[in-house]
Amino acid sequence: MISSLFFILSFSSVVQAHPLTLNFPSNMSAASTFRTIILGAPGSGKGTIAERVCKTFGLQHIVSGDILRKQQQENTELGKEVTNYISSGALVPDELIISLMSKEMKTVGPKWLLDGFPRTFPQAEKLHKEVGMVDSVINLDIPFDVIRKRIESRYIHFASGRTYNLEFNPPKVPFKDDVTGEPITRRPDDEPEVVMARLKTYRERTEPLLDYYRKAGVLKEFQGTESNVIWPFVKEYLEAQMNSAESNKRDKKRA
Ligand code: G5P
Ligand code: MG
Repeated sequence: MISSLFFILSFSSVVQAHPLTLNFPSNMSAASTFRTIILGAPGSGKGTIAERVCKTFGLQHIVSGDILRKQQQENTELGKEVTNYISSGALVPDELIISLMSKEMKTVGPKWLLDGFPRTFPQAEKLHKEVGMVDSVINLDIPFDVIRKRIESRYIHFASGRTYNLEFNPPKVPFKDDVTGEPITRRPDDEPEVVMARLKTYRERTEPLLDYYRKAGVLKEFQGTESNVIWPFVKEYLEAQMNSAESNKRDKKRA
């Protein structure tokens, strides 16, 4: 049974905290709370954009895929259990991902970004039952043929989740992680036939969530083919969102 504090807790080893003041844009005040989700197909650049968001705005980056891969790497029972799902391009069962994340959680700060979760209606409903509706949901809408090409040259450092791309952001030393110098490798689920299955799963199970968030009035969509082009628009949007969240809070205090 998941405690009612489920989502107020954090994900110990996979939450990447960033100093709250780091790179904060000068024209905005730091919102004291901000909760956001990044959605998008596999390979759409969620991790790439999320990393920039978290660094710029001081959010904690919570990555469901990294949580699962860590379990696999440590060869835990749960890690073994999820391997078949991940390697076939399916989603792991809702109950399993919720229980797995609950084990990884500690207290999370008031400002965070969820990357890869929720991915189904039951996951979204569970999340919002616990924390209420989030402040914003960013969706990356990238053509599937662009995604398939990107994923062909993706390499990752499994232990940290650091992601490279031989063309877009290559490591400083070929096939070595920039921080540890350890080898970087391909994700087993990045093989072309698994990528096709993941894209199909996304269409069927996760894309319908867009309507859910659209109706809730929190969805902001970004279309394009290059993360470097999309990023300034995401940044501008979040600055405005955080400023308005903060001034709403000030107005409430004054009233
Ligand atoms: P993950 O780990 O959440 P996906 O499938 O959602 O995996 P993925 O593959 O991590 O998403 P991304 O984060 O959207 O992709 O994209 P990215 O890594 O930033 O970018 C992809 C590549 O393109 C990188 O090499 C990057 O450098 C490069 N790139 C970025 N921008 C550009 C650009 O502009 N140009 C170029 N040329 N390259 C660029 O989930 C994995 C599995 O875990 C399970 C499922 O089985 C899932 O399949 N899972 C869950 N199951 C159930 N419920 C959940 N909530 C689950 N979460 C995970
Ligand atoms: Mg990712």
